[in-house]
Amino acid sequence: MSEVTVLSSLDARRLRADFPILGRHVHGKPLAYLDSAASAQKPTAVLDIERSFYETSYTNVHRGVYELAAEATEAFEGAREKVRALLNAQSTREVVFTRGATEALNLVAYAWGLDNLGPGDIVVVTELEHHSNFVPWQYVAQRTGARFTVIPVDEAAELRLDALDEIASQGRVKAVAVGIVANSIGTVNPVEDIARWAHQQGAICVLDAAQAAPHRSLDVQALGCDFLALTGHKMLGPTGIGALWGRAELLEQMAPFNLGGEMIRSVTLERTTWNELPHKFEAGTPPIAQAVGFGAAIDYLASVGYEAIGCHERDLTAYALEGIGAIDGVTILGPPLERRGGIVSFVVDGIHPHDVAQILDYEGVAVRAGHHCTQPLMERFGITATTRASFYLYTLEEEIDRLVEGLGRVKKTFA
Ligand code: C6P
Repeated sequence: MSEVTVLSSLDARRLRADFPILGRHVHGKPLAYLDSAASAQKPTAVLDIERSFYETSYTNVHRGVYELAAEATEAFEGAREKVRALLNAQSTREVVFTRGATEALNLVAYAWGLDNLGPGDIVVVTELEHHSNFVPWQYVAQRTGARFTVIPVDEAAELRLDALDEIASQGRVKAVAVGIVANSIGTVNPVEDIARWAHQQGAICVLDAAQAAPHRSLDVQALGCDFLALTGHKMLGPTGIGALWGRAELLEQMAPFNLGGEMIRSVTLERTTWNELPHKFEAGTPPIAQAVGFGAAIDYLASVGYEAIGCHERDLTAYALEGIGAIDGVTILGPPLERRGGIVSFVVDGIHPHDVAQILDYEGVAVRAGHHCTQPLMERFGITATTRASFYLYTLEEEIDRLVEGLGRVKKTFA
């Protein structure tokens, strides 16, 4: 493949030593893990802290008066503080732990949407959205009689902001929910502009940061949004943990989402009152060790540095766009490098993406094939699926070479 110099300010080869799974083989070949957008691999710092937490400090949180309970609660609340600092949120009261981005987005759609939407109101999402930031809004709009609409994309899968005036002319825009980085195609959206527009309409702005938070630093105050959803497993953390950041005054006004233990202040036969933020939204025993692991993942990301991560991924993405783009019969979807995250989605003429991914798997190359939970976007481009390669801080240039070589083999097999 052609000569492109990859200049990285992080040493991915050295970092890989922190990720035990990257040393394994698949079908007799070294694993080339190019599916970090689905879920990231875990460094020993995260694995070790979860194990040592269970071995030394584990019990339920916010309940016991004994030493162990204090230690567990401190570790859990310490993780919340790490999320607060990561997002530059004003207070830990604004950080609600959830099971992931999906639950965070459902929380807002239900707890805010059911009480604030009605006929004549408009809920706006985009054609790029992951189903987690699409279906809850579509459903809650149907439940409340609000209108549900999308910001369309152009041929490069970039948002057509020229459609905003037309959308605003159709009623009262009350909620605008947008992903920062689109998972299936990699588009980086102008979310500050969209947040400003949303507020001009008197709407709330909800950002899905599931594909952004692993790769770039985020400042909720600078972004100007009202809610933001994260998921830990894409950020080197465990599964089953994520967070919703929300502006305190909105969270305070909202009814709870789940009900049960921990989220109450008092319960009588007649009436229940709610706990203070953020506990009002955390019914039941939370994912405690997962939160502690998430905190360790945030520390790990900070130790590498988002700037270095971004720089490394940009170089890899440029390299992949050039290498994959040079293959005859392969079409890459999505925007140019400048407005793209570390994601390259493509279709191979006449070969189903699942077949592409399967043959790549025999070469040890793990990529995702499918609609990536973005069926409306697939429909927009008249396809049902793509093959998607996605990169992270541990990805090597030579793994992209193996992907490109593998695609040559795919074409030969189906010739
Ligand atoms: N995207 C992908 O392969 P959860 O499952 O709750 O951790 O995250 C859901 C989610 C929400 N928003 C975006 C933009 C996402 O990319 C995802 C998860 C994975 O692209 C699995 S479908």
